[in-house]
Amino acid sequence: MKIGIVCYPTYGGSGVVATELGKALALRGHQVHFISYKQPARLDIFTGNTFYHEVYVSSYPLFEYPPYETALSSHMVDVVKFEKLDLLHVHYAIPHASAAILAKQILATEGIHIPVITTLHGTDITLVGKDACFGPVVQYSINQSDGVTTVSDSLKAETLRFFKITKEIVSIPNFIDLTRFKKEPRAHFKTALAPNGEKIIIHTSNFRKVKRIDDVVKVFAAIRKVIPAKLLLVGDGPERIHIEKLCRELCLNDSVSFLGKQNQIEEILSVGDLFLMPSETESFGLAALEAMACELPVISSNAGGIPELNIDGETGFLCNVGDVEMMAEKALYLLTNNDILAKFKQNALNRAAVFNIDVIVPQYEAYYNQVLNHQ
Ligand code: GMT
Repeated sequence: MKIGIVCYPTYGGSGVVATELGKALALRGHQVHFISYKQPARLDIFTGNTFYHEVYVSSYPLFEYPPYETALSSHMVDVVKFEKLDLLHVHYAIPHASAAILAKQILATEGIHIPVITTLHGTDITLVGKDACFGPVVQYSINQSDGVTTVSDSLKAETLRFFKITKEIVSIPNFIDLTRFKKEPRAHFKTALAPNGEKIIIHTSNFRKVKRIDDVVKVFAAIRKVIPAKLLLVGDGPERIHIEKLCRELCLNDSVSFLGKQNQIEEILSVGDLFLMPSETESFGLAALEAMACELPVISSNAGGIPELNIDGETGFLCNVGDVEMMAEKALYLLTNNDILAKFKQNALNRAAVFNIDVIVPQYEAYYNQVLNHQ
């Protein structure tokens, strides 16, 4: 198949899933054309089957807001036509789905039929999509897509609850490459971070409000009152300055490290004992899956699709959003019982295996075939 994948190029979430999917499809013999405004961060391999098409937006004094969506549609038209694509798979509804629908309509005027599959990732529905300034376009482009997937059952339910959807939605969960994400011995690194054998707690995110990093710090502060521990905060974003301030106020500077954006996240996860994800909403929680693959139990909120991944009392614990006290209690229960912690680490790895890339990518392939056969 010749597949066009449209995604955000950035670290985190939808861009990572889209890029890893494209890479896996290329390794399975498909020809994959990535279309984005910058080379996707995870597009780090070269195969004869992967291609990257950069979208340029011309500047003009009239454009206070550069019309990216228009440029993206035009670029999709061009790539579909000249690379003879079989389908377009767009990740994150805004603005990728509507841009793809416009491209599809333009191509139809030239007698070219291109099926469009839209994968909804989370905030494109739960936060941004519900905003009245995007909602009607999101709903229209979902309904005009030839296929629609969500990354969890929870996100599917939320989409159906909020929008008038006439299309069937198929839920295909996120996935993990267990050959890359696995616990590796990193004794030197661990000793450098926790010289006195402190337990290491990790949080990775894009530092947006929805991640509730204040709660991460408050849970950690409660843990530190009982046992020696270190907190690694990986990633960057708008909340970082506020979180740094909070750490200073709580006198946690010596035990919290801000590591910024990291490419080799699995190296860091390898030295951890516990992962925290107290998000306000989370359609799936890919960061938690990456942590589980590296044998970290997860203390998380019970928001959105997280319970489809993190099993309460088995791979970690689920707590109500904002229940910092309960999160700290559950964290301490694990961190002060080495045998139980070891069991949960093993359970986390076993659970991650359910989402192995080799299991999930064929589900996308089967779905592509289903959509193509219905044209
Ligand atoms: O985590 C984010 O806010 C980024 C966002 C994205 O689309 O880039 O992530 C969403 O998609 C991920 C991949 O499907 C999911 O694992 C995340 O749970 C989801 N984030 C939210 O729902 C907040």
